Amino acid sequence: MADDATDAADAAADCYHGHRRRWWKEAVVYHIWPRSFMDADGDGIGDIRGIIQRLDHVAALGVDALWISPHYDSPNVDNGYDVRDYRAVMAEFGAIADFDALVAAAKARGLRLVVDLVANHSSAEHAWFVESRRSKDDPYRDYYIWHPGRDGGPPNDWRSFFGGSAWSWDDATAEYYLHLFAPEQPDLNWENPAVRREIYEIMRFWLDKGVDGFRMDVIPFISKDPSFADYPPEHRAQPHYHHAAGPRLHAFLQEMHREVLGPYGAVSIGEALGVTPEQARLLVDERRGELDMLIHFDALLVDRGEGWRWRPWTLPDLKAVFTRLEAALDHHCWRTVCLSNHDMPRLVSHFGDDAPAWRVRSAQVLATMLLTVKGTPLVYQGDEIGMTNYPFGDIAEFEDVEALGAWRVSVEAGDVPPEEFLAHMRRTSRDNARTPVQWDDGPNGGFTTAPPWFVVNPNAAEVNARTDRAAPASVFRHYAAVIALRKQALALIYGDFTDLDPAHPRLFVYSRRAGDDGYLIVLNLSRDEVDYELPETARPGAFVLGNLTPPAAEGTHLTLAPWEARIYRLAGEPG
Ligand code: ISL
Repeated sequence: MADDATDAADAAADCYHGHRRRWWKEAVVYHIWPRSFMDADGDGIGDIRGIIQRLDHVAALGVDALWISPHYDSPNVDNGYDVRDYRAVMAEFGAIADFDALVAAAKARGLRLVVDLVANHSSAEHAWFVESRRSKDDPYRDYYIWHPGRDGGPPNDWRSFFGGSAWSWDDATAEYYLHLFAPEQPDLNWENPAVRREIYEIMRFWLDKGVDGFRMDVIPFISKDPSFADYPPEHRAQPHYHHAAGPRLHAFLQEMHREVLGPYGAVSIGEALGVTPEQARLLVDERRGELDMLIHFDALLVDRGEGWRWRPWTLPDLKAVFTRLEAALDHHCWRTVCLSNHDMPRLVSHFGDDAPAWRVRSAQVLATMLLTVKGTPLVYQGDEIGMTNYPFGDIAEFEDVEALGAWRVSVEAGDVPPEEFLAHMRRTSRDNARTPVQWDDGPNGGFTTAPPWFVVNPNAAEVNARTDRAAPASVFRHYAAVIALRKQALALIYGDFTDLDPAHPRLFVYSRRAGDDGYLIVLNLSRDEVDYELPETARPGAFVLGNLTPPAAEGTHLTLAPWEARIYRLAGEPG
C-alpha cells in the first residue's frame, strides 16, 4: 500500500508505512466482563475492587488498555447491557469511588481504560422509559420508538435477537414499542435530538472521570429504517444486516464525533454486528470523523448459518475473512482483531482444540494469530490462560437471556428437539465465556469465597492462572512474549497482511510486510504434523518466536508439529 511518496510523507507526519501512528492502533486491549472476573467483597459476584486486585495479572501480560463491559446500574436482564442509570455504578460491582480507584489503579500501571457505551437501548427500568410509557404526550414519549399495531399484531415482522417479535405491546397507551433485544431493553429513538444530547452528556461524564474512550454496543443499529416496513427479502434470514443499514447512521456518528469524541480525543471501538467489511470502510475512514475501529463479526460467525445455527467451517473460510478485511480497509482505516468475547464460545474451544493434549498448544497458536494478523487485538479474560467451554448438560444450567429465549422459541415451540438444541448451545452459547475466571486450583477457582453467581468450570483444578503461569508450557507466557514482540516490531502492527496460501486446509501462512521490513508467520491449526514448502514469495529469515523450538536450518522446507506456531523475520525483498 505504501509507496516511495508515502514513505517520504511518513517521515514528515507521525506515520509508519502510510498509517498515522496512534496509541490505539499499537495497543493490545484486554476485555473484562466484570461479573465473572474477580469477586473482592465475597458476595459471589465479580466487582470493581476485584478488577483492581487482579490488575497486576493483566499488566504482566503487557497489554496497553482495558475494556470493561457495562459497569452501570442495571436490573441485569442482559447482564448490564440493560442500563437503568448511565451515571451510577451497578451496586453489586461497587460504588463510584471504586470506579475512580480503578481509573487511578489502571493509570498507575500505564493502562488506558475503555468503558462500554450501550446507547442503542436502555433498560425498561430507566427513568426515561418509565416516563415514556406513561402517556402519548409525555415529554419522554419520543425518547423511544412507539407504533400502533398492524392487523391486530405488531407493526412489522422485525425479530428480537433474543427470540420472538421485536415489538412489545404496552397496555397503558395501547401501542407497541421497539426492542431489538429483550422486551426489557427498549430501543432509544436517535431521531430525537434530545436523546442524542443525553448520550453525549453521559459520554462527557465518564470522559471527565478519566476514561480514554468507549466500546460502543451494537452502534450500527441506532438509525432505524424510517419506513418501518417488513424486512426486505434479502435481509429476512440475516436481519442484523438490515438493522445496521439505517440511513442516518453516518450523520449520527459524525455528530457524536464533533460533539464528544473529537474534542476529547477519545478512542471509539464500534461493535459492528451487521456491517460488511466493505461497509466498514465508511465508518472508520479517519477522514470522515466517525469511529476509530470496529469489532468485526466475520470471523466470529464463520461457523454460523441462518438464524446463527452452527454449521461446519473450514480453515480457508476463516483465513478468507482477514484477506477480505485487508482488501476493504486501506491505510486511512483501522480495525480490531476479535476472536472471542463475552458473547461467544471460548477461543480455544471455538477455533482450537480443547482436548487436554492440545489445549495449551492450540491456545498458543490462536494467540499468535490474534496478535499478528492486522488490527488491534482484543484479548478476552481467561483466554490468556486457555479457559475452555463449559460442559453444559441441561437447559437449567444456562443463565443467558439469549439461550433461554432461543429455547423458548425453538424447543418449547416444538421446532427443535432438546438434545439438538443443547448440542448447538454447548458449542455456541454465550454462557461458555461467562463462567468465572479460574485464578487458582482452590475452591471456586479462586474467583470467590462465597457460592459463585454462576457455575465454575469443573476443569478449574487443572486450568487456572496460577498453574498456567508456572507451567513450562504456558499460554499466558506465550501471550506475553508475542505482545512484547509487537512492541518493538512496527511491521507487525502496520505491515500489509498477505495470506500466502489461502487454500491450505491446515496451515495459515502469512506475511506482514512494511517495505523492506517484515515478518512471516506460519501456524499449524491441526493435530497433524505437516510438511510444507514455503512459497517463493516469502523467504524466512531469522526465527523469532514460536511455541516450540523448531529444528535448526530447515531452509524453506518446514516440518510443522501439530498446533505449532512460528514467527520469522522475512528475508530480503520478495522473490
Ligand atoms: O452475537 C451474538 C452472539 O449470539 C449476540 O448474542 C449479541 O447479542 C450481539 O452480538 C450484540 O451484542 C451486544 O449487544 C447485546 C448484548 O446482549 C451483548 O452482550 C452485547 O455484546 C445487547 O446489548
